[in-house]
Amino acid sequence: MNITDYGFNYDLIQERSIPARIISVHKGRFGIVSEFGEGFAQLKGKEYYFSGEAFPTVGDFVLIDHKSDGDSRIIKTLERKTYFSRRDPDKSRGEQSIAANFDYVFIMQSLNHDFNVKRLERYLTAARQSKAEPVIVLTKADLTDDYLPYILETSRVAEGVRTCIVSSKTGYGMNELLPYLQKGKTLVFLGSSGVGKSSLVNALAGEKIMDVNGIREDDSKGRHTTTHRELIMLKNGTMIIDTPGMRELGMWDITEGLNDAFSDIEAFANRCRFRDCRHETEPGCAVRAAIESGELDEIRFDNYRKLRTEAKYSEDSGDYRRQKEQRFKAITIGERKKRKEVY
Ligand SMILES: Nc1nc2c(ncn2[C@@H]2O[C@H](COP(=O)(O)OP(=O)(O)OP(=O)(O)O)[C@@H](O)[C@H]2O)c(=O)[nH]1
Ligand SMILES: [Mg+2]
Repeated sequence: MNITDYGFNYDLIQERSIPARIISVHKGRFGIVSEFGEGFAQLKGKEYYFSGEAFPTVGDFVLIDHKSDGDSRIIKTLERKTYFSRRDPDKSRGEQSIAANFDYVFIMQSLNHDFNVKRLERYLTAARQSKAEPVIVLTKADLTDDYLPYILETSRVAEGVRTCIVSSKTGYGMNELLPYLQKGKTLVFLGSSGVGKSSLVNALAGEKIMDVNGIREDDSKGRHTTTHRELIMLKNGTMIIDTPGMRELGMWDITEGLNDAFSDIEAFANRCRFRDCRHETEPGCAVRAAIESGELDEIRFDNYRKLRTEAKYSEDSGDYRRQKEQRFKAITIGERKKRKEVY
């Protein structure tokens, strides 16, 4: 087993430590792969609970103190090339890491009632912020006769982003995914529960690696088949991070991705007479003028406004989090131990 096959590409290795990649996350324990093959590891307390190392997530490259007779110890999380997180649905817990060090984000929606262009926009914004390349994958092509309306809707919000239409059931469109299936590259699959993420993993692998709920059919409510995130390697050396479906994608510090996703609106806004124009009733507002002339879609502008408000809210909660962290530094070691137990 060579860790470079898993995409490891760092110069600096600490003495006596072994590089590894996190392939699954469990309660208090991590599945890893290293030159010793697959195994399990736990965090080394000193580094993680007292020295502020970033908690590893699936896809992370870490340095371990290898143990052949039990769980290895994770000493350090190496710098992330790309990273994806969301606001934890349990707001008191702050940020939830989803995946790290991936090359492509497959944003998946199925060609039935799951298709929702606003949700697509939100995923796209977050994907861009991760710094990896987004690809839109519309699944269950066998369930519709006419893709055109979906393609038109998608292209309206995702200019320049490749859209692939596939069916894991019939194999339709699988060739379109070939450019992304390269040795050493990592893909992360994102999308609501039931869109067919795990089914696509199985279809690409040519065997049943992930569990799929066969009886659920189109019902995407409530039941999650995949319950934890996992990185698997296909026979050709491509890695896929399959994730449990997310009902809603909370936003976390997405302003940067937002500007990229709506660069057309930003371009109009730069031409407004006033720099702090709110695009409401101000004179010389280039955004309003673009809406009136039909150059800019009003619905798209409304979505942009809503996302901005949400991003602002997230930034505010980011400030709140930083204040909380400062308070955390001041508390006693005993309490930190408690934190360790809770984690
Ligand atoms: N008709 C059709 N059904 C599909 C296709 N792909 C998946 N399904 C069905 O959709 C349901 C959900 O598939 P999964 O692969 O478990 O979905 P998932 O996105 O992994 O769901 P979670 O793990 O809950 O997030 C199953 O009943 C699959 O058989 C497809 O291409 N066509
Ligand atoms: Mg699944």
